[in-house]
Amino acid sequence: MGIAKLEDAKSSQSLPITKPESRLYMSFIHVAFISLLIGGLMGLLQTLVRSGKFELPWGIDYYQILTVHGVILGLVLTTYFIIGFHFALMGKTVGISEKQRKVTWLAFWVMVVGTIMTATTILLGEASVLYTFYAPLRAHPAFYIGLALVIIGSWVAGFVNWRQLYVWKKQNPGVKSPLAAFMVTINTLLWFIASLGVAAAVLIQFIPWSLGYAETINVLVSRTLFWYFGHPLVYFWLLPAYMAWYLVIPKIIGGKIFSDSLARMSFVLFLFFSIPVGFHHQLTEPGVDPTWKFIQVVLTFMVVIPSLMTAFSLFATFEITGRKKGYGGLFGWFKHLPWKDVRFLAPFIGMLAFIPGGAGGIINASHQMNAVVHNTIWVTGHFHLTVATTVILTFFGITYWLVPHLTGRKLTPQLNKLGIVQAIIWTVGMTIMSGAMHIVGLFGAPRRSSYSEYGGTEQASEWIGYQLAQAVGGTILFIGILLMIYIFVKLTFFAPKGEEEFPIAEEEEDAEPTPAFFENWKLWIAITIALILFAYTIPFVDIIQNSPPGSKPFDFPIGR
Ligand code: HAS
Repeated sequence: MGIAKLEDAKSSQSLPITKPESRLYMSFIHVAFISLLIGGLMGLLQTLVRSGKFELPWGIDYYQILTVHGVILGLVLTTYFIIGFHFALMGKTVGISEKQRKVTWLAFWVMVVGTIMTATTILLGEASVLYTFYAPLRAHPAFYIGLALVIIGSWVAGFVNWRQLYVWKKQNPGVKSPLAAFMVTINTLLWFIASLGVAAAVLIQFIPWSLGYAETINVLVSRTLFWYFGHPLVYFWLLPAYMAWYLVIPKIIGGKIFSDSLARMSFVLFLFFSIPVGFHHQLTEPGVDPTWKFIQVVLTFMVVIPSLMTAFSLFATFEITGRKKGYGGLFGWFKHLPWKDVRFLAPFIGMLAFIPGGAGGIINASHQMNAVVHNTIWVTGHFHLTVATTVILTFFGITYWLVPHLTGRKLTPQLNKLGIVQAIIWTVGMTIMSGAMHIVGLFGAPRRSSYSEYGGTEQASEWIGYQLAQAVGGTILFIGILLMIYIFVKLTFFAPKGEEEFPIAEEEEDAEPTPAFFENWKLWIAITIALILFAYTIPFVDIIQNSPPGSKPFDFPIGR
């Protein structure tokens, strides 16, 4: 393949999206927004309970609402929104056949059945095991079977995406795949390879154990398989936001994509380095050889590089666009960004939040500093900046144009204004809540703990101000959620009919052509597998060979 250059594929980048397609993509997005409402309410309740000023009514358990919150926002909202967005990008750039659409509906319904099974067990109080479902906490078998169905459904959706690109490439030999389709393919590959780990844990360990076929479970193996999946999971959330930053934001600000090759390279690096790093979630766990922890910490620092490349590329896009429009001075380009356009503002705040969010991640990954923050509410602060601000505000930014595009309506100036208010409310609420979490986490306040467990302690009285601040932040955020749901309903059913643009930018005219080796999927997959085998084979064999006896289950509901 060498460094041959590929022909451009601009002409294929803007296919019309038909009504049946829109219905399909919107179905995924509907589930995402229903999840936002339910999950957000649970978040509000959590912060109120942790403030010590509120008790849950009707004997509802804190860990039950915590599980609903984590599963429904971390796993359901994200996965459905991302799959809907992936399909919209693929439909727009490479197209979808009727058969592919039908298979995608099948994927959707398999996921929905799985989601309902899992949700039912949690709501019945039979699965208060949190979104990480660490053994030896044991849930009802239907919880795990439901999760397995969600994963299988998502795989089918990913296979359809691969097929879409494959068919397009057959029809367009020698032409560079559209950047959007390339990015979606990387993210679905990342998801597939990563979720093999959690699927193995669920199918081989959790389901037989929860059905009573196995008496004990190997806890460290299950946690290792979970985190093999759990860290790339966060990049599965992040990469669709990056798709919007690379593809959509330049168009909205009236610019071009800074470099197609750089964008592709950063996505390829995410595929390589997001998986072989799961041990950085297990740095305090005995039973994992410190040498391998160190190696995975080094690999974690490698996965920071594509984010820094992205930051560089975004600055370049902003500055070049501003200067081309004639805005001089050191910061002229900055002042003239479209601040009043919510399609830009919401994702931009997401970018800003990722500066402290990413710095926090680097602190977490630094082995010794991890000892200070691990299992404290600092970590909760970290992921509310990353996934609940950077990613979610970008998803909201996408919603403002994607939903009206699919429903044949318009983002009116009033809705745009409401969106700006929403983004500001979110920023204020999250700054207060996540800021308080970071600070009190450094004082040692634990994460995932009900007030009833630490409320009477001496330290708790030192934390109380910060816990109250979290409740204030959480309440503001919930108002933000209600506003977002209102905007979503308006854009879906009531906004005036019209046409809303599907903004995908083109590359700079004088950009270097993209080298052909980017289409060498076998090479990317081979390197990914080699890195995973390198980082996991020896420590995993070691974990299995030196395992202590398996653990007996710890069932819910339990008397706390
Ligand atoms: Fe993390 C724990 C390390 C990123 C999510 N993380 C979590 C958990 C979640 C999560 C959910 O090493 C908790 C899991 C649990 O329940 O236990 N994280 C990292 C590192 C990164 C990182 C090194 N995390 C994320 C992202 C997430 C996420 C992204 C969700 C989407 N994380 C950890 C570690 C733990 C952890 C440990 C375990 C802690 C423990 O002990 O339990 C890196 O990927 C971060 C790199 C990012 C950057 C920032 C680049 C900035 C950009 C914005 C540019 C801005 C612009 C704006 C252009 C280096 C791209 C322009 C501005 C102008 C002014 C014009």
